[in-house]
Amino acid sequence: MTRAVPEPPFAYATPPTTAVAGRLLPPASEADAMSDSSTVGIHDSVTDVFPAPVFRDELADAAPDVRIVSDGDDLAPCDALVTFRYEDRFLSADLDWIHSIQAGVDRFPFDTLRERGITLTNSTGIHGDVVGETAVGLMLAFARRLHVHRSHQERGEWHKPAWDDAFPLRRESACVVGLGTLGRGIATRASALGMDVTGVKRTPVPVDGVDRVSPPERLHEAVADARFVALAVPLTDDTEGMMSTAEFGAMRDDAYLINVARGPVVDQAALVDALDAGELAGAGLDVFETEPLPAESTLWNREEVIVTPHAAGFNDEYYERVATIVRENLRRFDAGESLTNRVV
Ligand code: NDP
Ligand code: 7N6
Repeated sequence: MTRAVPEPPFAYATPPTTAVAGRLLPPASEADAMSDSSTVGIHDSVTDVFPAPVFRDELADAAPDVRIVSDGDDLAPCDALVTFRYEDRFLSADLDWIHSIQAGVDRFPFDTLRERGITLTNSTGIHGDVVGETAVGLMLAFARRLHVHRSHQERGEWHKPAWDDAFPLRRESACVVGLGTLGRGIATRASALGMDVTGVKRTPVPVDGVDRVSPPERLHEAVADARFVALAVPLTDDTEGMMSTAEFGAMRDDAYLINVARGPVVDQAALVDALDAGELAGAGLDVFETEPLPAESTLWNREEVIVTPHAAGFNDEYYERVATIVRENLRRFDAGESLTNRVV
């Protein structure tokens, strides 16, 4: 079945950012490096998210040569590479352009890519609806106790909740830290359920559906009243460990942390300590300091922690959404225009 995938700017969320890290877009002369005879490689690591052959077929009309490249394959014929994983060998493969099928490109060495003249683009702009649904789904699970009922079901047990365990989301508040594609996707859905939504971003401009936007310097104040704190920032030097002992201390004791950003944004040991001390009610975690989450982690076996396997963005349209960005950027390269979603 072929679905109609909107052309950028995406209808799923906010338009993709064009300079994620504040970098300049390329002059037209740089963009001439690729042409309509470009060879596009699809690194088979994309298979972690969708089948590489399905993606190749989706892109087949966008360039004359679209090929899957596997671990042993030479990258030399490729002008551009679409990938999930980062590998050091990409740096010496004479690539003009790498496209990450993730929004988060924290694994890529920005400075070295810049030195080598390799453009990096990402996939921000495509996850607002699905990650928004997952984050708000986690809030609903905690409020309606769905995770507890499912655990009882697995044991064939019939237990009603205590009279005051479950609560309606309508009267609750959420603070969304990071108000880009993901954050707005979370905020609009939380707001639609009647929640009071506040948020945090470095440039605290008004955001639709968000009652109050604070800068990161006021993070403690921003999270203090929220029943749910949802993290949706990129992993950077500034955001690494931004939620730690002091921040958990600033949160309500009956608050839940939702992390759909990156594991290291949270100091995981401090989170476990805060849960043990009853300083937080629970956590819904899609991302972790180490992935997969190690079997010995104490996060696996806590009733008030819901673990999802970095799956918040998964959906059966993922390959089409990425293909729409890549196709648009191939067109821009050919036309000598600036690329969308450019990071380096
Ligand atoms: P965007 O670039 O659209 O949004 C990032 C937001 O974070 C912006 O609002 C930005 O606003 C804000 N921000 C950046 N730095 C800070 C800071 N130091 N303090 C507070 N706010 C900050 O990215 P996306 O929403 O597409 O993705 C965000 C991240 O989520 C990705 O980088 C990735 O790591 C993760 N992700 C996880 C997924 C999953 O499957 N779990 C799926 C997709 C993304 P401002 O510039 O004003 O600060
Ligand atoms: C695969 C994860 C991102 O940064 O990590 C997410 O985009 C995507 C669905």
